[in-house]
Amino acid sequence: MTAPGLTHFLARLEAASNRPIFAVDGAPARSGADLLRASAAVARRLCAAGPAGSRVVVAAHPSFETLAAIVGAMRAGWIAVPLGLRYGPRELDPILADCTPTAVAGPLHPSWDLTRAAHDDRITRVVVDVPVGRIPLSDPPDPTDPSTACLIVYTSGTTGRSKGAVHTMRSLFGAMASLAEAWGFSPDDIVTHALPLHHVHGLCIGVVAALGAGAAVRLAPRFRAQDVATAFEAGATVYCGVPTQYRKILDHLAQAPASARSLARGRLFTSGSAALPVARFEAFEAHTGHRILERYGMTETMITLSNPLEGPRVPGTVGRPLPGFETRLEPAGAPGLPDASELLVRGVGLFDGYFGAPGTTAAAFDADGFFRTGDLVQQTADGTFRIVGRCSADIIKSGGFKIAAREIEEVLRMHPAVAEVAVLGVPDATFGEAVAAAVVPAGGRASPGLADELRAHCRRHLADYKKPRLVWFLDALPRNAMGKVQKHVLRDEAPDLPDQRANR
Ligand code: MCA
Ligand code: AMP
Repeated sequence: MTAPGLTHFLARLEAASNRPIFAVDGAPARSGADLLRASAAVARRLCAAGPAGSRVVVAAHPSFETLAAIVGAMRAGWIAVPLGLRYGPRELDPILADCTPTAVAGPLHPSWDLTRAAHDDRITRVVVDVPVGRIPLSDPPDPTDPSTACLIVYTSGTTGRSKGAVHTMRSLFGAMASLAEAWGFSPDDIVTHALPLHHVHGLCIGVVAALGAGAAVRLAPRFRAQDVATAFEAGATVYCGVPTQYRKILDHLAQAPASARSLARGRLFTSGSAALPVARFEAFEAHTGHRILERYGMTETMITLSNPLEGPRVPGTVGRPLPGFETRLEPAGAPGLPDASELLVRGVGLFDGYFGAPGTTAAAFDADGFFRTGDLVQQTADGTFRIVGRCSADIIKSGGFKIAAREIEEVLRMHPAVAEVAVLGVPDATFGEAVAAAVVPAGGRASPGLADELRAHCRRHLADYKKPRLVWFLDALPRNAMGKVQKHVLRDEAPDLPDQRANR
């Protein structure tokens, strides 16, 4: 068998030529041959539009066209840049300015018309279709060099600017093969999920790892807890989810207990992108008999730690390094977490660097090539890891989305009623963390309705999930002797969220 890479991936598609391997609820299922034909056509169009290494942006609609565009880009030696559908021009413009695309493939992003790039006639529009005829396997010739860059995934950084993590054929396909093997993905599996296709979780695990192992993929165009049970009723075997989705599935099971029988048919339920509360793990097991397999990863590293498929899955932990990865711990001296260390990782899934940012890239690694995750961990005697926090209070994880506090602070500062502001994450029962904004109002007084007005202001300028759930007013922000805002003090003093339930 060939080593994991694009060639191996395409061979898997060829082996599934006549099998429906990719379906989005509500659209016809597509075969391996469909994906080979559509991606080859995209590749030919891209080769005519520019040289290898060019970037093509792809709006991450949950669709076959999105997948065909991304695979087509890889076959052309181009770099695919999937873009989240919730983003508006304020988020898209810097990404487009950063990755300087030569083409846009597939259906356009909902906010495309509002971006500056929409007016750039040097950007070629590439249609995605499924031509009839023979299955093109190496036309154009597929890139085989494992160090070829193939994917840029944008992720939030503490500076507020999104950073483009560049993945290569090796880091993408190598890490996904390691994961698929660890989780026993096989042609007998139907992997289902409702995750967006512009992040590693939904795209790389939920599609690339699955198809690369010969499994079929069934995507839900949007998350609805009741649809998960329906998917398992229809034969799905594996679910990839974030903890917020498990919370919503459990809420659904409370209303419709019979759905638990459908879920019980599954082979494997996995969770990641944020911490899965122990109580949620236990409740899911009580309902379905399944012990959720929790794992840990990052956009920059792919999936590095995982509980085992066989053997004890310990709630509240993320297991041990997957084959191909190694870890290193550095003392972190985090306030309130004296025993925690920063986790550093090295191995097959590590990205090649942040696009166009060698300085930022260099600062992210130690001298031995270990990537600094910024996550605080504890390790038990048997080597199992527990994620206990983050080095920076300027990154918020809400429902599995990474959010830069700085980006929201900048938007709030644009509002004339805001004199000073600090944005932080506060514990939330459903989303893990909720975005909260501590505001010093201009003129010292907050007018009635200002909190709602500030939320609406953020909603106008940013993706919906970034708007603060909590806005509260203070006379001054707590600062240390250096003048830095003390977000840990704000977190301790924050009022309760409007609709906070017991943390489950
Ligand atoms: C939706 N809302 C949210 C979030 N999502 N609020 C805060 N945080 C969120 N994450 C709000 C909307 O703004 C809206 O508010 C209301 O919830 C309903 O929106 P809707 O879209 O219907 O919600 P949903 O479909 O139920 O979305 C919940 C979700 C979504 C499915 C959990 O957040 C999601 O897709 N999360 C996955 C993130 C992910 O894939 N992360 C991977 C990156 P209003 O009604 O007020 O307007 S991490 C990664 O890739 C690494 C490698 C890893 O480890 O996995
Ligand atoms: P992203 O940069 O969006 O890929 O998100 C990666 C971050 O998600 C990691 O740095 C962690 O903070 C968080 N994360 C991923 N999986 C887990 C997990 N199982 N438990 C806790 N945090 C997680």
